[in-house]
Amino acid sequence: MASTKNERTFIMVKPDGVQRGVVGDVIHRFEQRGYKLVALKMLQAPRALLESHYEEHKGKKFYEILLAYIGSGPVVAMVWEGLNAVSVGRKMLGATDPAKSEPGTIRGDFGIVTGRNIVHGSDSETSAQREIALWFKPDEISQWTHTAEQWIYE
Ligand code: IDP
Repeated sequence: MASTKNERTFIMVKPDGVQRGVVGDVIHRFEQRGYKLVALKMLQAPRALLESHYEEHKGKKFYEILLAYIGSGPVVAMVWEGLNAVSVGRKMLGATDPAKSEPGTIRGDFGIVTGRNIVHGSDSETSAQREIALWFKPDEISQWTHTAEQWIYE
């Protein structure tokens, strides 16, 4: 699919990120970069939602640990919109293992181990569409015009 300014990604601050007090920092980084926040909510995710979200990992040895971790407290679920939101969002998050994440990335600045890696971000446009539909109803996603758009894009 051609890149568009309407590309959306699903970003979630995990329970450790909420407890560590980095929700504001994660939001700030995406805002500062020029991305547009179009949906946000805090919730304690029910198991069924987490089973759907992490269906690709079902059967792996860390699956139950992962579901217990993400279900252990509230998360902050967000949709961010903008050019290359998925791929740039992943770069901003850093590697899955914070030890392999560059300083300057969210995981590289706030995390140490994979099992407490602070944030989730969609890994492809297909995943993003699937995850956004899982976590948000269509009417929970806002359409609005970024007044700075002409200063963010040529
Ligand atoms: P991603 O979150 O960077 O896309 P995935 O491989 O999709 O990485 O894994 C999903 C999540 O599962 C990771 O973010 C991490 O929280 C957890 N995870 C992945 N591998 C392990 C592991 O080996 N031990 C513990 N948790 C893991």
